[in-house]
Amino acid sequence: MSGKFITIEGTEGVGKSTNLAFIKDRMLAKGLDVVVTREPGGTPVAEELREILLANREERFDATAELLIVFAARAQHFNNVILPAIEQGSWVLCDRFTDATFAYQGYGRGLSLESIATLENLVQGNIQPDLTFFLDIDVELGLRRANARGKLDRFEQEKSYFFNNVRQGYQQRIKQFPQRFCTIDAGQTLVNVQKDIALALDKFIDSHQ
Ligand code: Z5A
Repeated sequence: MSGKFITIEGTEGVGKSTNLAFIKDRMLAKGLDVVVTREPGGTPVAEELREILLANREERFDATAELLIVFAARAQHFNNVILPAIEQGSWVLCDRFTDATFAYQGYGRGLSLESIATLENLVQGNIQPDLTFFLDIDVELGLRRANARGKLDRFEQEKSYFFNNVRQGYQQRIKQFPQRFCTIDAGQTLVNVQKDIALALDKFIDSHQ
C-alpha cells in the first residue's frame, strides 16, 4: 500500500512550524506511520543547500541560481526521502514543497512559470501532494509575527510587496488545483486555526484509511 503526501504552505509568520507539530501529533494519534520533513532541506546535502539559500550575504543572489538550488535540494530530498517513504506506505508531512517555488520564485522573483513547471516535471514527474494546507494571513500581520522572532534570514528581509506577490502566487495555485488545497485562515487565534486544521485533516485521514 502506498502512503500519502501532505504539505503545508504559507507566507511569512503564518505559523507553519507551530501547526506542523500539531498536524504531526494528530496523525500519530490516528496510528499513522508519519515522516516529517521540510524544504528546502530534509537530507544532509539538501540542508547544506538550504543554508546557502537562506544566508545573508553581500553578493547579489541571482534569481535563476536560487531556483536551480531549490530544485537541486528538492531532487536530493524527493528521491532519497519523500518517494521511498511514500512507497513504503508512510504518510509524509512536508513543510513546504513545489507550490512554494511557484509562489516565491515564480510570483515573488518573477521567473517563468513554464521553466518552473519543466524543472518540477524533471524532479518529481507527475507526483503531487495529496493534500496541501495553505495557511493564509494578511501579509502585514504575518510580518509583524515573524519580526517578533528576531534575526531575519535572506527571504525574511523581503518587503511586503514581495510577500503580497507570493500570496497571490499561492492563490493562483489554489485556483489551478482546488481539489488538493485546504485554505486555513491563519489570522485567527491559534485555537481556532487548529480547530479548522483538525476538521479538514480528520476528514482526509478518515477517507483514506
Ligand atoms: N523557499 C523558496 O523560496 N522556494 C521554495 O521552493 C521553498 C522555500 C521550498 C525558508 O522557508 C524559506 O525558503 C522561505 C521561502 C523559501 N522563506 N520565507 N519567508 P521556511 O518555511 O523554513 O521558513 P519560514 O517561512 O520562516 O517558516 P516557519 O519557520 O515555519 O515560520 P512561520 O510560518 O512564521 O511559523 P511559526 O514560527 O510557527 O510562527 C511565527 C510566530 O507566530 C511564532 O512566534 C508563533 O508563536 C506565532 N503564531 C503562530 N500562530 C499564531 C496565531 N494563530 N496567533 C498568534 N500568533 C501565532
